[in-house]
Amino acid sequence: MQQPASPRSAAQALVDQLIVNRVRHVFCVPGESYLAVLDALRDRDVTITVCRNEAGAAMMAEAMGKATGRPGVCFVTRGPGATNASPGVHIARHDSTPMLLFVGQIERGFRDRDAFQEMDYRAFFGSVAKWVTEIDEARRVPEIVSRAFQCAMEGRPGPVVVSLPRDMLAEPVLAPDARASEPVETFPGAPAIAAFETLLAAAQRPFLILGGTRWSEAAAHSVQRFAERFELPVATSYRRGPLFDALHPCYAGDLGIGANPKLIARIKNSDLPILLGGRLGEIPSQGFTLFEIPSPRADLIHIHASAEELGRLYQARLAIHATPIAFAAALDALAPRAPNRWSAQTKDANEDFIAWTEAATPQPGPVNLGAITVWLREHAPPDAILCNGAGNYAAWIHRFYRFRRLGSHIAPTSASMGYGVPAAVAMQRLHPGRLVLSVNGDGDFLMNGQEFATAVQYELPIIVIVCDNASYGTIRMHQEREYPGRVCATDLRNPDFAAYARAFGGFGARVEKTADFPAAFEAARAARAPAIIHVKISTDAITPSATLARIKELALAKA
Ligand SMILES: Cc1ncc(C[n+]2csc(CCOP(=O)(O)OP(=O)(O)O)c2C)c(N)n1
Repeated sequence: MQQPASPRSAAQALVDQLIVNRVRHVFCVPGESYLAVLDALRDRDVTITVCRNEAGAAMMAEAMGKATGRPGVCFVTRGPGATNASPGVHIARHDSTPMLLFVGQIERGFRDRDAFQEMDYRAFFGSVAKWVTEIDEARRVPEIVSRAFQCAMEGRPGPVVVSLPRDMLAEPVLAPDARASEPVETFPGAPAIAAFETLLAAAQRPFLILGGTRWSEAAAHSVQRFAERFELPVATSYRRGPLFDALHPCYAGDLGIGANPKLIARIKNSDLPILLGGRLGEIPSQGFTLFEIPSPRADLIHIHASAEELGRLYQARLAIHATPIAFAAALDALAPRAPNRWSAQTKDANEDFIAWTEAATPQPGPVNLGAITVWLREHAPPDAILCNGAGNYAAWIHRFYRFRRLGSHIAPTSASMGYGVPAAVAMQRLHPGRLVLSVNGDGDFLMNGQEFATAVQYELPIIVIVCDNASYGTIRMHQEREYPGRVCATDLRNPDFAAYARAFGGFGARVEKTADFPAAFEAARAARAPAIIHVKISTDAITPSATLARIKELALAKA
């Protein structure tokens, strides 16, 4: 790399290194601790999204990392800015998302004096981030920033936190830019592929489960063609639905909360489950019940981008250290040597999926969230991006929506509330021409609903659906199961969310009957402005398959 002819500030070197790494978006809440970076970002080819809370900014960066596979970038100030950003870092860790959080830091000479907003970031983020570091010497900015990119993307991706002492950022440096960081694609060796083929040729009931990160469109297509050639049933892991086209005849459903019992039974009964890319944590493994830990009875094949994840929970019959991108490329060369003896099972698995998801189940009250989700899946274009956070309202998305394209569902596998609005803002920034939906619970929405102001500021026509059941419904459901009739701290008295939207300068509509949803949605689209559709649902409509009253009744009968 060329030595710059004249010195630049460390902050400028940092921004240059972001640009070398193809960063086009940064999300931030400003702070006096990193003014030099804000100044260096001015007039550069980087789009800044200034947010209302660091939690929103960090979730936006995480969503960007999820959607692009390159680190999403967030800048926050020291102390309270950094602690506010921590939910995004936690999501990135659990969801294996590459992300960089840059934190303005106190001056180096003030350390350990309890200086204004001073914090030890290594201690605070140490158990969550993949790497936490502080840049003490301005000349090391290119080295450390490029290493941060590398670390965030490598193996199992995750968040990296880089603390930037304020005085360091202003220092002049002559150090040249480092090259762009690229994650290593780990390819399966010939013996691993041969063993894979042998196991598959001998199997009676193979089942392919897709999950994790480090995918590409090409990889998803290769896997789809492989599934077609071998007529394999395919499931996706929790919130990884877009890894496989839900309308494909090999699709068998998703392994999330409220998964199809028939799907769970089929996977439990498989003699050759093939886990490609995922880790099968607590949620997709149905509370660690899908396979025995540490030694599954079935011949599990586990393919993962990180050697550390192989053998960590499950001792696979065959463990293959490879990224999904590299493994999918190797699958292109495989073809069945004999007719697939499980093709009828694949057809049955697909029929089970269709039967489970085809028609909305009846619900108490005038609004049926299932029917609304079915309407959305039929009217939203296949490249629409659906973002959500956590809450029982998401059960209808998982059950009835059909994801068809990579990146079309952006939601936290860590089930962090408050994600749906920030994620939608980030996705509309990334894809201005695509329809971006944000589906939220009432509790969920108000955790980061303030970022609706960010959508208004940048004129992003996201459509936010708030499913208002006047309750932290998920927790109420657990209460009724474990402490029937003893409701505590789960009721909510909500604002008028449509009026909230209008107060922020957006479009607002209220839906009190299922039949009113299509018109409200079309009006929101026609408004070409950030919109909120306030959907009133019955508190009793708690899951697609059982009402709250029924859950309570069963719990009381058991007690
Ligand atoms: C940040 C965060 N806080 C708390 C929780 C625990 N939690 C999970 S779901 C839930 C209630 C969600 O309520 P709401 O958004 O209204 O959706 P509903 O379940 O009623 O559909 C809570 C409090 C969480 N997952 N994330």
